Amino acid sequence: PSALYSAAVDLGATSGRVILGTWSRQRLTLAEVHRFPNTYRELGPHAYWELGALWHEVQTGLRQAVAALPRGAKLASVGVDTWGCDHVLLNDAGRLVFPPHAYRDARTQPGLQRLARTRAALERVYAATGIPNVFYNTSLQLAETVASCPAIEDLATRCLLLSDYFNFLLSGRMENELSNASTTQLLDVHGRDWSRAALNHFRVPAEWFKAPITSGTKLGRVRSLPELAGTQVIAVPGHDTASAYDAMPAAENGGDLFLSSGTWSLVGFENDAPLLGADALAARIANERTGRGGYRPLTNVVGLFLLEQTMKDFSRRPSHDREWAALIAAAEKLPAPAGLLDLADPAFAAPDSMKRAIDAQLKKRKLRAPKDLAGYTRLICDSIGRGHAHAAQAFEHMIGRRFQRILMVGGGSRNRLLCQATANAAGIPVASFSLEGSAVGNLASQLIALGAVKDLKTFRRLLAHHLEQKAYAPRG
Ligand code: LFR
Repeated sequence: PSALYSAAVDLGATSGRVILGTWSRQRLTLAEVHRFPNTYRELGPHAYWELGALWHEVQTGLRQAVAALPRGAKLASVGVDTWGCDHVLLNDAGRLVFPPHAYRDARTQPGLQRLARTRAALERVYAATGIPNVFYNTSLQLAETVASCPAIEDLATRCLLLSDYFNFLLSGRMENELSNASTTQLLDVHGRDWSRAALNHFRVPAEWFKAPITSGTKLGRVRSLPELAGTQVIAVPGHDTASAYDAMPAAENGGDLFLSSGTWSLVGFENDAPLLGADALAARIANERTGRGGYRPLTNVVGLFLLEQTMKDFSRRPSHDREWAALIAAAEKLPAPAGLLDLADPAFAAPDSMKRAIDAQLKKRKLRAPKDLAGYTRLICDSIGRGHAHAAQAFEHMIGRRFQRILMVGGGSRNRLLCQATANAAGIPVASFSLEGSAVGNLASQLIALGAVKDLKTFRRLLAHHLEQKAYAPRG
């Protein structure tokens, strides 16, 4: 009777999962009940998500979560987090009125370059939203949608981020949640509402958005799945990165830098105020928000997408833990690469072949391409490690203090080579936790909303108690 059961739906751009969380004796245990690959599909020159397929997997996972409950137990709640920026346009009846594009669609390139060239506009948008000019921004996507399909202004009445949309499919309520709203480059960096200046700049109709809700808001009971009839839908930090940051077993002295390492490497920390101005803009700092409204300035470094994609060019890619360990061990034994990759290369955004994109950059810089997959693994991990270090140094420079530790969660936290490369390049010890960060943060918000845990500080303290950590001291 004392155990509480909640489900986390955590959707990433390359894979999704449904995790059943059990809260008992002040301790959270996780059971992954469903995991599935996710990918966008190309239709002509554009890239789209298959939301029907994703929704099917979400439903399958939630049924599995219910099936995994002990006899007589009930699923108290469910929460959804997804990758940021991508969204749907709906009418009042909840019908999709525009196909859901994937953020790697090249359609934002002209808008991206236009804004990059107009210094005054770039500074104005950054001062208003605290979000730098990046190809995946919702702002650029919506600007392109409105420009290429002007009739959309008559058809669409609402814009929901994908986490909001899955909340709607589950509960029937259309809300915009704060953390994911902050990824759009359309939210006011100083308040909790949408930025008129940014909406006007991108010509996005203000009516498409409602004042954002904060995490912990109860959206009502699940309406769409009879098996979950009594289950509450709770708004969690809808942005996967915000949920992952909530799961950081951070020290209360603020000395920890956070690194959520997956497809992207999100390097950042929590702060009372946003970091703005010329230095912040130059360092491409995104002042995204926590589900409660706080700031989590971060830099988005190209992450393990580089390695995931490069592996597609090799027919023999590791399929289980032992093969992974062998690949990492082989990569570790190699001499340090003569030069590292420039991660800002736009050719890495969505190449047909990542290996060819890497080789082309190396060739341009008169560097030799690695011989085999181990060589690429070494080059990529060392390069990402240096990217992490650069981000850390930019933050330290701006806030005028050193970080004591780098806390690392996500898929990359199990990659020894990447953890060590990060510690070495940053000169800061890394503490890695093999933790499904986003799912854990998602569950934390639900437990707090249900009254089982007092607040996030308490949750983090209880979590840190049971977590296994691996420490990497800087070397070399
Ligand atoms: C990570 C993430 C990043 C965001 C990128 C695109 O999954 O949410 O935070 O910048 O995906 O949305």
